[in-house]
Order: sequence, then C-alpha cells, then structure tokens
Amino acid sequence: MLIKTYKQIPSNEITDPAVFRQRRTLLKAMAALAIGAAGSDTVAARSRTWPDLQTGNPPAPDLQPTPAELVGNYTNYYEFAFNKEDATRLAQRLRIDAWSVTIGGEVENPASYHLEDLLQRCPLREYLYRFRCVEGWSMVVPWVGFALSDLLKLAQPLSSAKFVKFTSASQPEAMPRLRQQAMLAWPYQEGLRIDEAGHPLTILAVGAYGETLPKQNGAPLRLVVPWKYGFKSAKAIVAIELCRQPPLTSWNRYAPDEYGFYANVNPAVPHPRWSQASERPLGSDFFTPRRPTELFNGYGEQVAGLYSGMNLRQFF
Ligand SMILES: Nc1nc2c(c(=O)[nH]1)N[C@H]1C(S)=C(S)[C@@H](COP(=O)(O)O)O[C@H]1N2
Ligand SMILES: [Mo]
Repeated sequence: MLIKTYKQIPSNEITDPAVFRQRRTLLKAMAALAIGAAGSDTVAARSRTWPDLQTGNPPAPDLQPTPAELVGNYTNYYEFAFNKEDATRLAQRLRIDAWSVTIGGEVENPASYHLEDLLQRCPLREYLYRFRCVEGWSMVVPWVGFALSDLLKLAQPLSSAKFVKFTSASQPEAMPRLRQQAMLAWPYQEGLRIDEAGHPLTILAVGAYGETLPKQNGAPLRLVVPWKYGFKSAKAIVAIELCRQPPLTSWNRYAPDEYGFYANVNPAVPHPRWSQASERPLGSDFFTPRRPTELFNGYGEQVAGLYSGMNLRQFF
C-alpha cells in the first residue's frame, strides 16, 4: 500500500506507469460495480445508495437521471471560465493523472494518498442524487463515489477537529482565470462542519453515469453534498484539512451576504437577487413548469437533525 505521510511523494514519481496505474485501478473499481452501459441489474442495485439510504428501494419517480450530455455540457468551473460552454471546453486542459490528495490538520494520521490507493480502501457505490445550483437550475446525477466518512476514518480526526476544508486543484498553466484574482480568491476552497462532512450522504465522487468523471464535472475527485447548493461541492480536490475554526471559503469570502457558509438548499431563504422557491430542472423546456424547491433539497429526513435548533435564516 502506497500510503505516505505528507510531502513524501517525490515529483519524479509522477511518471507514466503511475498515470497508467491510476486509470486502470479506477476502471477496475468501476467495473466491479457493474453499473456501466449495461444499466441496472441486481449487482448494481445492491451497490447503489438511494436517498433513503440502504433500504434498497427503487428511486422515486421524480429521481430520473438527467441526460448525461446535459450534465457534461452545462458546467460551472470558474477556474477555467465564467460561462458554461468555455468552462466545459477549457477544463479538458486539466491534468488529472497520478492524482493524490492530502488529508491533514487536526487528525491522528495525516497522509497523502494516491487516488488508486483510496479506491482500494474506500468501496465505491452509486449514489443517485438531486443536485441544485444556487443559480436556480437542478439536475439528477448517478454519481459513483465513496463516503467521505470512509476517508475521515482513515485520517482519524482529533477531538479538536470541528470543520473540514476542501481545496481544489490549482494549475495556472491550464486555468486561465487563476491568473486573475478579480473575482474568487484561488484556489477554490469550500468547507463543511465536521458532522456534515461525516454524514453518510456526503461523498467524494470519481465517476458519473457509470463512467469516470468528465474533467469538466470535477475529475478525478470531487465533493458532492446533495442537500447544499452546488457551489459547496468542490471539484478536483487536492487537499482536505480538518480545522478548529470555520474555514474561509471562496464564495463566502466573495459575497458573504449572498453565499452563506451553510448554503443548505432552502426555498424559504431567497438569494438577495432572486427567489429560491423553485428551480428549472436541466432538460426541461420553456413550457415545463418549474419544480418547487424542497428544504434541504429533499433530504430533510436524513439531514434535518444536523441543524435542529439552528436559525436557518441567520445561518443560511
Ligand atoms: N473547483 C471548483 N469547484 C466547483 C465550482 C468551481 O467553479 N470550481 N463550481 C461549483 C458550482 S457553482 C456548482 S453548481 C457545481 C457544478 O458542478 P457541475 O458543473 O459538475 O454540474 O460545482 C461546484 N464546484
Ligand atoms: Mo452553482
């Protein structure tokens, strides 16, 4: 097992064999799930986590996956561009080979893991989730990934760890917007409270639609927190840090009155410039009525307990 502590991966290890190994391991782990083109079968059904968690019930009728082409073409990736078409196109420049992610801060076991080693330690499942962007559109995505809590267990958070900070890749040669500090502060950073991070719905995704994750959707490793607005789900994660204090996050820093730290989907709390009461599912046309947005994006049964007694207007 190639688990190494911080800063021990020499740069000369980023070689072609490593590149090859990462891709092969990822494909193998995905193949084991049998959720590829063949679609759903009993193996797949057992490896899936529906919103009602491990009951094995079929998905709700309103939980039909959005066509993959839409999800792959309508993306937000501000390191590359502020519009979705250019973001999708330019994201292909990202180098995702021989990926590793560090986990450190307030933990017993700080380490840097090659992605392939993580895949061997954290079992992949398929997670069919609603996903709601703060801009007012939504989609349903069958992600492939593993519970973030599996990785947290490897790291063993200390009792002083109260928050988790996520840092996205920073590749200035590939990312035109990184050369401008105009809007968001780079690298892209997000954060969760530690109980949110450890919740079984919170995942790190490596694939979608039974394939490896497209670069524009956050390959090779992205966060997915289905009850929060999409901006919390950071793409191309290179570092995870357990912290004592709430981390500064890119969007909250940029406009604290518009993008709260919690960012729980909440139809009753409008964005200062638009309502959040309803959403436009991707793929719907002009005549399709907007879908009413649900508190916690419909995952209230699972996550409302995390916020009992909290004023969700104040902590938006
Ligand atoms: N690193 C990084 N992560 C990011 C973003 C980004 O610009 N950079 N955009 C966020 C926003 S606003 C949304 S809605 C989702 C979009 O994910 P998708 O493009 O895969 O649909 O990614 C989030 N994660
Ligand atoms: Mo978003």
